Amino acid sequence: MKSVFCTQNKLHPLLNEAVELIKIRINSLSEVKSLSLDPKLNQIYGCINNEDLFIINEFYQAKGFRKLHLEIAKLGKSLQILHCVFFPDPCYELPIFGVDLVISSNNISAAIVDLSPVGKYMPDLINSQIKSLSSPVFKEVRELPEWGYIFSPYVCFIRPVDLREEKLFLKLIDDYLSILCSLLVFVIPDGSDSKNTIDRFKYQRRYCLNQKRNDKTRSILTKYFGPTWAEDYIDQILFDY
Ligand code: BLA
Repeated sequence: MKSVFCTQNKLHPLLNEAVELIKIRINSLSEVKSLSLDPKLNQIYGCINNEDLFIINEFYQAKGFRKLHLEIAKLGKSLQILHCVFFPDPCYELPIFGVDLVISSNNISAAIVDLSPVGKYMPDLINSQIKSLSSPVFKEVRELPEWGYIFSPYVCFIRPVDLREEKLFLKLIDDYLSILCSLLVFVIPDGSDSKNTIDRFKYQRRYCLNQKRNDKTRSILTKYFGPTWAEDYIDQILFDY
């Protein structure tokens, strides 16, 4: 699998390490293949007020997933973002994996990771696996926004205070991905018009609609790319359903 992330060495080490471990997990999935979206979206460059901007996107499909999206954005001198979502194929009973890392002026301002439910409850198997993790304690836990009810009770939303916490957060990303991969081994897909599939689709849509309410994402993209571009990007690339 060829990668377009070649500018990594200019990024914050936490972003590089997160990209590396997520890519190892993507490569381990069955039937993984690149998803061909508009090639213009793979590398987006700009320059505003002498500030360099880039967004690098990778999209894949794999057994059990309709879309795997890994994105790195460097917006201006000070802002670096890693955004990653594994959107399941609704025929499969799999949670949505999501991670967002926001680095501002070399400080990590937000680190969030979750396996989000696609039904009223998380399946028992996932609950028991997450509970069996040695759940790290972070010093600065952040409050979720109002739309954050889409996340599971196991969502981790923090501001890491030191290198130790950064490593613990990376381990949590990997642990959540490891649980997700282990589910794939024995999940049996439902038919595309079965009630379970339709219900899971509705929860995925609800996840996307609420993620679109994140005005912090919208205002950053609007600042650099304008309102129409930002809206289209959020709708069609970040949280399409
Ligand atoms: C917060 N997201 C943010 C913030 C910025 C972005 C600037 C504010 C950081 C802070 O409060 O410290 C920006 N995030 C982006 C941009 C992209 C992005 C520009 O992904 C993409 C180009 N957001 C997600 C996913 C999750 C998520 C997958 O995309 C969760 C799994 C969560 N981001 C999330 C949450 C906040 C956030 C919950 C805090 C929002 C708030 O406090 O209101």
